[in-house]
Amino acid sequence: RPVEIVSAAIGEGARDGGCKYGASALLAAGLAQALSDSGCEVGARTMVTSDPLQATDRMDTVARFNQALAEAVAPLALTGAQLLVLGGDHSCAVGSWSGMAQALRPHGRLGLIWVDAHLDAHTPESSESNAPHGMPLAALLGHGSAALTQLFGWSGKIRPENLAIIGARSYESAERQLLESLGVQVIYMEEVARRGFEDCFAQARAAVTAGCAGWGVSLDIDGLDPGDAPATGTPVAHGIALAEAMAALRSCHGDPRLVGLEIVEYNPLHDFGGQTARAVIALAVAGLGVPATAASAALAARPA
Ligand code: DIR
Ligand code: MN
Ligand code: MN
Ligand code: MN
Repeated sequence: RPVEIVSAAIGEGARDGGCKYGASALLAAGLAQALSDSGCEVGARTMVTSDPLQATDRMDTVARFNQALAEAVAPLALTGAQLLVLGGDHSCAVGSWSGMAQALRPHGRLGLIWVDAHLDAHTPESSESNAPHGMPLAALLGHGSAALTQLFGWSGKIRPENLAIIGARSYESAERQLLESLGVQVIYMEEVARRGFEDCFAQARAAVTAGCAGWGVSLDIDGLDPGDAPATGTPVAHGIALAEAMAALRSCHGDPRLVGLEIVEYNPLHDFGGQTARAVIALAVAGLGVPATAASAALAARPA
């Protein structure tokens, strides 16, 4: 299956908008080449850019962008390719996963694993910062501004039972309450630290994919430990180790139901020396590449 790269060039949803340039910086740093070097067929590249000059305010900028992103993603997902969406701030998840949910809709539901230091489940009413990148999960669940929940004319793109959040360690009580009232599974960072990320990811994957036509991963790089990925708008200490995240993503290799991987909140304006770009490229290759380690892992898994 080819991998289609979609650049989601938006930063207006976050306080520090530098992540608008994240996708283009990652491509300039050789992300597509790294994927093809790892044996994967890289298809066409698509870029969707936010345009505040066309909008009335920040929320309108985000809504218009996500409508365009969803309309770009849905037909790509219908081709059967795997999608790699490069943010951008995390508000782009509304367009990415609405597009994928729309494409899958005739076949069934979409499962989603959300890796993040935050819960991103605010509505405009509950948010203190008013930052749209703190709202995409609520919108995908059908809560918040209609401009975000009603893309393609229907709401509830993700059902609560088909969603799991991993790595949360910085959030407000209103978003936790919304998720608890809906019954969304949240694996907080203290549990990840205790059990290891791979184990938590495997559990989440089993839960969210049950009965789904397809599933995906939305990875906010602030979910990682800032020591491994410092170039992000809102780093939070004591996060997921890069090596553990890579190992978990590698376990998805060859899954025919994996429709997409989204990696967001990379901010190249803070990436002195390119450490975080290399981390993001490694994650993309781990999730979508055809790793040389696939063969050795299969051998290692074989009883002696
Ligand atoms: C906070 C921070 N919960 C807010 N959210 C962030 O502004 O809503 N999300 N940084 O990624
Ligand atoms: Mn975050
Ligand atoms: Mn964010
Ligand atoms: Mn996020």
